[in-house]
Amino acid sequence: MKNPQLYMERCLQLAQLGLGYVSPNPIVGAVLVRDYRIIGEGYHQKLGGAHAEVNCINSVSPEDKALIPLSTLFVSLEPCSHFGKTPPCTDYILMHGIRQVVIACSDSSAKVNGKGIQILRDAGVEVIEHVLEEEAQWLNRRFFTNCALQRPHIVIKWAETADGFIGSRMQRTKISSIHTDPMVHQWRSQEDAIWVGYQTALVDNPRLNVRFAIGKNPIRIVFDRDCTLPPSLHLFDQTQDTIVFNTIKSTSKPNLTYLKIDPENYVQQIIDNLESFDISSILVEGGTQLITKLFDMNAWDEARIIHSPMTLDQGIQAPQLPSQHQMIEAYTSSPDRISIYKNLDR
Ligand code: AOF
Ligand code: ZN
Repeated sequence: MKNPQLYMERCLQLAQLGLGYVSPNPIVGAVLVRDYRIIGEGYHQKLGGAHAEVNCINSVSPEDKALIPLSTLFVSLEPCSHFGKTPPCTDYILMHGIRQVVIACSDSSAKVNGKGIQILRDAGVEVIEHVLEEEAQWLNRRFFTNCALQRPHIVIKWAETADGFIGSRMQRTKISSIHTDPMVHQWRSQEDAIWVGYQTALVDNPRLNVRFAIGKNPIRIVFDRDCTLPPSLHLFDQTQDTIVFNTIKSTSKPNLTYLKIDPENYVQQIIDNLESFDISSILVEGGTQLITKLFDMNAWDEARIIHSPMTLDQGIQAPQLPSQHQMIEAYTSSPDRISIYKNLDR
């Protein structure tokens, strides 16, 4: 097979379409190729729905059906071998007589972890591994963080001025440009939850929803130790799932859950509690105090910094990115500059 990267690239594009809709499952794309022609495409579209391989095989037109056993299946993740919400993809692949499978990376979750590849090989299927592996692992970073660390994938985001401030004290200050808002709202739609600190909730009164992009709203998270945040804040408007961690009460109203936790190590306790809400990734939108706590605990996976050309002269200092980081991407969202880093110390 010449140029396997080309078809895997398409798998990664397809996988991306599932982002925000399949968590805590990984995003996965698949294509079927015969004689350099793509005869089927699919991706995992919905949690509980068919997997990428099944959608791909089912998409083949009636005229091409006879070509399926003669085709190569490209998948961005090792096919599953277990009964979850759906039956094993390995069964579906074997049932269709496919003889060659190319995968980008293995599925490190306990239930699969190499078994999918082994089952295919044992049945005589040629399995080619590691095609665009790094790219595919990065694409599914949320899933791989969950597998490796048994906690949600934590994305830190802030916007800072050219002189290093993230805002003014006691007053909402917009730092990033309005032209950057759609990108940030898309980021919100891609994670299960969004978390802000007490001061940010109070001073900024953020809505934390997705209104300048298309996508689902994340679950809002805040720590309100003594339940002193004013009920008039957007956070409490019950328009979107919200969890208020606190030390006073556990109650629940539609879209608004109060959960009592111990004040000690509250950041760790919140992280530990997120899994019970099926939260596998979280975007932390400030402020400096909360972000610095997460950095000090080494509880972060990605940092996305929006650099604005504006200056403030005084205000709240931006957080300091820990030294163990690698820049993954840098681009312009005029007039802002965006830099994306990953944590190397995990
Ligand atoms: C695949 N292709 O498209 C996906 C896979 O509960 P289920 O049946 O949806 O299974 C979820 C698990 O299957 C998930 O944790 C991961 O290990 C794997 N995801 N595998 O072959 C896919 N989404
Ligand atoms: Zn599967």
